[in-house]
Amino acid sequence: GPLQPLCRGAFILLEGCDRAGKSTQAAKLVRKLKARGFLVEHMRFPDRTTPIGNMIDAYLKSTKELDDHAVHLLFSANRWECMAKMKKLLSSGTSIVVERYAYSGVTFSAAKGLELAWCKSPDIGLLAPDVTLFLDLPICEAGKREGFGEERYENEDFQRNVRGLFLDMKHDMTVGDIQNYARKTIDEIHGELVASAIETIKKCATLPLKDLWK
Ligand code: Z5A
Repeated sequence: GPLQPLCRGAFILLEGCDRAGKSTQAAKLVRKLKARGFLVEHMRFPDRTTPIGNMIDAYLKSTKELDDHAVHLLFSANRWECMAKMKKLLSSGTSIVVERYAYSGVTFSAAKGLELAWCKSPDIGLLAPDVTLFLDLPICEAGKREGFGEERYENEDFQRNVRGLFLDMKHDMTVGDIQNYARKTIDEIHGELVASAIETIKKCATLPLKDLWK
């Protein structure tokens, strides 16, 4: 019969501040997409399972001190080391739902005072997400949620800075109408994310993969 055009998977990114609900939503989204018959995998950054990820984990748990520039480059390297796997999944037709990526990389380091352009440069040329769903949450709300305050960066002043930088970068993210996502109930947000994800999967099926910030 006629050759079927090969449909690639979509790179769906969930970004947002601490406690905004990325893990909760990513898990629910992956489950729902699978139930609807889509091929999908769940990934998160930092990927703490690799040797580079182990160093990042020790840094986040404050058992290890590292220069701000050095740790920034480790976070970026941790994404680069996953590129081959991500490209392989996408080109074989599997979508990926990813928690955090270069936007977290840039905002967290810039919030420490590193120059924005310098922060972006090591991530230039990574695979670009097909959609970035930004879960926004006011910091005072995040502080009320479970688990806040256990790792490095988990203090309100720092998180307020990070949120400001995220909001500055929103024009750069391919987002839909995501205002106040994280203020809605888990199920309301879930419904919106499922709709966005399916729309993205359909839209990107025959489009080429793109490079970030190029
Ligand atoms: N970092 C960096 O510096 N550079 C980089 O390049 C990258 C990351 C990639 C670790 O990240 C740190 O690394 C992070 C950024 C920095 N530092 N900080 N802060 P991480 O992703 O491993 O962080 P995490 O601590 O595992 O995730 P998180 O951001 O803290 O949480 P979340 O995934 O967004 O939220 P959640 O676990 O799904 O939900 C939190 C709680 O809220 C939980 O009890 C839920 O049941 C509840 N929840 C969720 N949604 C709702 C709604 N809608 N209503 C009410 N309650 C809710």
